[in-house]
Amino acid sequence: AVALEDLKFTLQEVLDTFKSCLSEHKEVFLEHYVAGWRGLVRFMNCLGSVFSFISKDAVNKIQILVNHLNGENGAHYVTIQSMVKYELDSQLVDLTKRGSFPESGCRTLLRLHRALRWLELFLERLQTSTEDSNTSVMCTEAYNESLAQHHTWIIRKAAGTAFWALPGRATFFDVMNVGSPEQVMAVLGDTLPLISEVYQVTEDLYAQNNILELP
Ligand code: 1Q0
Repeated sequence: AVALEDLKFTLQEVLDTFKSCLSEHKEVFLEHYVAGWRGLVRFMNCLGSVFSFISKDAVNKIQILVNHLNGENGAHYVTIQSMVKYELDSQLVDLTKRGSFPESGCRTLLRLHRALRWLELFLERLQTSTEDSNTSVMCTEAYNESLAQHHTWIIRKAAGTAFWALPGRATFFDVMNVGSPEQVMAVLGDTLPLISEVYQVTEDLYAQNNILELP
């Protein structure tokens, strides 16, 4: 039997996964990056079924990356840096329009990378929020400043609608399962800089390789 504890999400765990993403040379380990997203998806699933269209897409993208990792060229996918180099050198990426490589690691990870910016902005807001702050508003603002710019009108509409179903701040904190609101704040304070760093390292890498707009 599966212990209830195993099913429970703890924010701490997920955030720890992001901590282990960065090597000392500031490379990002794909395995841990993907594990971080898995945890976030589990969290999202605790929030209700209105989010399932979002989690389906996230799970799909996570799976594409895992398949690369476990595939015969897996050794090239150990870090995001090696993945980018390998796929670009071997011309495995559609650079200007969708074509032969709809599941390239580069374009797939870029979608999650953009979502990580949303997470960063959302957690920043959560960290500076007060008891009467509205999670739907925080989520919408973070989305409009980040992911929304990459989404079609239909997706923006659907996302916007789902955000109104977000639970309030107190429930949110409960589901995170790390203790009192003060403890949640402490965990956020520890982890936000790490998420920001992973985001920035990836952003710089993609910028240097001119692949921030992959179709
Ligand atoms: C809790 C609420 C979660 C809100 C998540 C915001 C993201 C909204 C995204 C809505 C669109 C999803 C539907 C599909 C979109 C795709 O078209 C798009 C582009 O891909 P493609 O292949 O068509 O070019 N896909 C994406 O942009 C990827 C979206 C991935 C979203 C992953 C969200 C994972 C969320 C985790 C919830 C974390 C809650 C954190 C709370 C604090 C705990 C640490």
